[in-house]
Amino acid sequence: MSASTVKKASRFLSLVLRHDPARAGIVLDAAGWTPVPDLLAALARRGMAITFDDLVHIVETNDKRRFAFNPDRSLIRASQGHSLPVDLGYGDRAPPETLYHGTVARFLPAIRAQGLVPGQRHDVHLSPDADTARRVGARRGDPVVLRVDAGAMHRDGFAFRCSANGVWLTAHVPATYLAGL
Ligand code: HQG
Repeated sequence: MSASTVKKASRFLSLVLRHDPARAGIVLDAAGWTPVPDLLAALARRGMAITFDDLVHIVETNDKRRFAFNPDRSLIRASQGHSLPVDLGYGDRAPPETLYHGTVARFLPAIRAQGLVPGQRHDVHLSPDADTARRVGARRGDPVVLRVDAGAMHRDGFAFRCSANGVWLTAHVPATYLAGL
């Protein structure tokens, strides 16, 4: 499998497993899972025929470990980042005292007014370290890294979850818990 096939297939997986399964003619269950054979058939229909072993390679080497199999590898899903209503089943967990969010300067006035809101995705995505947050912000321009007082939020009753690939998720971060604005 060429590097460009891996890249194309990964992008297709992000699209159909997070946002638009109908485009590939696949169906996600309530927890976001789809049968692996269905996904392989959908890839083949789109001119991206890969083997099961290729798919394992993509899942295991994806830069952000975006996708996960169930234990017997009959099902696959995205670990976070959905715009579709799925219940990923991550339980509430106490976050580290500080989490980080990477963004860009043009969003800061709105963030000061509203705090962090999820946009198209289900949750606000927070990073466990500043370097990761910087990379997230850099997707949109010169990155600005905000510090989130996650410990205080949690003590104040805000729920946090952590995805299988280590992204912290929460519904909303009021501006009072943000530093670096
Ligand atoms: C911003 C990628 C205006 C927020 C990344 C962000 C991550 C506001 C954008 C994951 C705002 C939402 C998530 C407010 C937040 N007013 N703008 N009140 N509150 N924003 O893509 O965190 O490649 O939905 O700062 O690496 O950038 O998809 O979230 O810039 O892990 O796997 O609104 O997505 O991973 O953008 O990125 P996104 P994000 P994947």
